[in-house]
Amino acid sequence: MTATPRILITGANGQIGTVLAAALRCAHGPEAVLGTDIVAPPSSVLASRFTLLDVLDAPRLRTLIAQHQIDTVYHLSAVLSARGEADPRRTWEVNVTGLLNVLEAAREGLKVFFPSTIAVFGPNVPPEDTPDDAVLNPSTVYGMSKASGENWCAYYHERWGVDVRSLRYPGVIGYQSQPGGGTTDYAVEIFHQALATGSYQCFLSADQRLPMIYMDDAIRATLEIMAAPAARIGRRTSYNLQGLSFCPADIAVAIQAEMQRRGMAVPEFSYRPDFRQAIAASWPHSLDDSAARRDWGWQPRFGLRELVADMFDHLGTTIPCSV
Ligand code: AKB
Repeated sequence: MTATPRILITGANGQIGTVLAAALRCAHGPEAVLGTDIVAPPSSVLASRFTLLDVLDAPRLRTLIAQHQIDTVYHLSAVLSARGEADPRRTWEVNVTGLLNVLEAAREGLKVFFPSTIAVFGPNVPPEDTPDDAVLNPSTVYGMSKASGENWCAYYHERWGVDVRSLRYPGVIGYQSQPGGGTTDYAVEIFHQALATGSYQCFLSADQRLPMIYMDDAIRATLEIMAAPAARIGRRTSYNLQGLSFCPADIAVAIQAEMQRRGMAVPEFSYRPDFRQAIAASWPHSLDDSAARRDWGWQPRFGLRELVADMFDHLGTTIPCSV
């Protein structure tokens, strides 16, 4: 029997952190998981183990790791692509120095998960089925920080044997939490606005196709890569992770069809691209994630129809224990 891990999550109140924390608590018990973030969580999760932590405060991070006998860190704190452009130096500091603080602490023998992103790619890569090893020419400071972070992960693994594992998340869509500061956020906002107001104005072009993933798949991928035997992790920078690809017009049509099927008023959608369109246009349309499939058995489950139906099945409910 394997021992229960002692887990610390940074950025535990974020879009992915909220759901990952719940999934890890379901898997290992509430006592096994310490959520941390720079701001206090909503009252619904206050009952869980949580403490404030700024990832730039390395001494406090080390104290928490020692106090709670942490052996695994899911380092989710980051400033995302759109928000990151407002303050590039701060974005670099949070995203790179924050990671270095975690990796330094991990030299004592911690296992680490580091989320990377499709934003590590720039406009010079083949946009369809972009390979893992395509050249990294990111267009945002967020992408630059994550590309650098991937290399730091590989460096700490090579030099000090740190067991760090990483996924390049595409845009993540889920009913459980709200995204913040990203370019792919439209794909969650569109559901909430369609339900609340019957319309949504998208900040990307109707035909801007991007790689995306349903939250359930993203969480399962994260748990699967962390559970895989170390010998199966052939990439210590990061793995491409593809769920599905669609453009705003595709998801708009799928939402309209689903709402009509449910006897709801059909929402109206319009498009008014802003600065985030240029960011999105610099990213791939789809990723080649064959290395993840080959090395540790990655297989997405949600296509667009299943994703949209599941969103409408769940919107307004609390986080389930089944991911
Ligand atoms: C963003 O839009 O910045 C993120 C991402 C793709 O990493 N969702």
